[in-house]
Amino acid sequence: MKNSRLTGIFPAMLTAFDGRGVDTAKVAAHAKRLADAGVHGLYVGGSSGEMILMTEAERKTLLETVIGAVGDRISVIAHIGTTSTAGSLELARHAEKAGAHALSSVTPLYYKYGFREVKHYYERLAAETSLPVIIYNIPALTGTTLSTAQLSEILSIPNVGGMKFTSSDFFQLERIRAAFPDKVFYNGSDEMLLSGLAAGADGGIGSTYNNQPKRMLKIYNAYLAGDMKTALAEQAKANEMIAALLKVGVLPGCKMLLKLKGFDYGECREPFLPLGEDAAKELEGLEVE
Ligand code: MN9
Repeated sequence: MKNSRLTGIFPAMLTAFDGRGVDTAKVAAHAKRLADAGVHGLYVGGSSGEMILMTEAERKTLLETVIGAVGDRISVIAHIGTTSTAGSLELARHAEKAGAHALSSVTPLYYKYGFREVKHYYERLAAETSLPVIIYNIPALTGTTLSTAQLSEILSIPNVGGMKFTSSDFFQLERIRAAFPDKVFYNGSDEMLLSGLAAGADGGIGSTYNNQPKRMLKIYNAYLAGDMKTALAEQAKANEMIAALLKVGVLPGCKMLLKLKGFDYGECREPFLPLGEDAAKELEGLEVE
């Protein structure tokens, strides 16, 4: 049976930082704003959360803050992938204790690992937790491209509950969806949410959902209702914003846009740099919903 708590629209939450570490007050406020907008859950500590620029202690604080803010109101998927298996297992144990509803991890980072190693990594994670483990497949950033047969092998591990699919190979998504009807699949490219849903995704996880949660919910709900005219129109509106964010840089752009619309969520960590006036011009006219 598919886990209904894990379907729907999940912003890949941005992390707010202050001079010392995680700005817990801002993170809690943003988590509540997103829950109030009606999203089904939050994906915490992933690429959009700048996890790669955070210490493991900060990542624990971040997750505890989000769960503290939204409680059991909406679902929380904790991204626990690090550069080492030991580090990921440590964050996995912490996330389960902290009350996350599911865990997720990117494929092992930096070195070019072979499939044997990638599969073993997920076996270790799945054995460490009783929570569903969601594979985060993002070949453009990890450099690891897995075939349909290889992804299917990992999805056959009993505790592996599904996959976040950030790729435009919708043939692959459709084939895997069909082979694993009880697992959950998320579209990962916001600009193609509707295409992912059409290929069988159960929802989406994305960075630009931080800025337009209601619009992404409209796409999802219109699709479920069979109202393709509305779904297409809302995706087109969403893409106005996504195209502008891609132009200036997605993560610094999402933060700048939050600020322009009245919610100062701070800046990204270096090596990201704050954006200038040109970026503000690209973003200020955008309609936020
Ligand atoms: O997978 C996100 N991808 C990255 C999720 O973080 C690299 C997306 O939400 C993109 O940021 C978004 C813009 O291309 O679709």
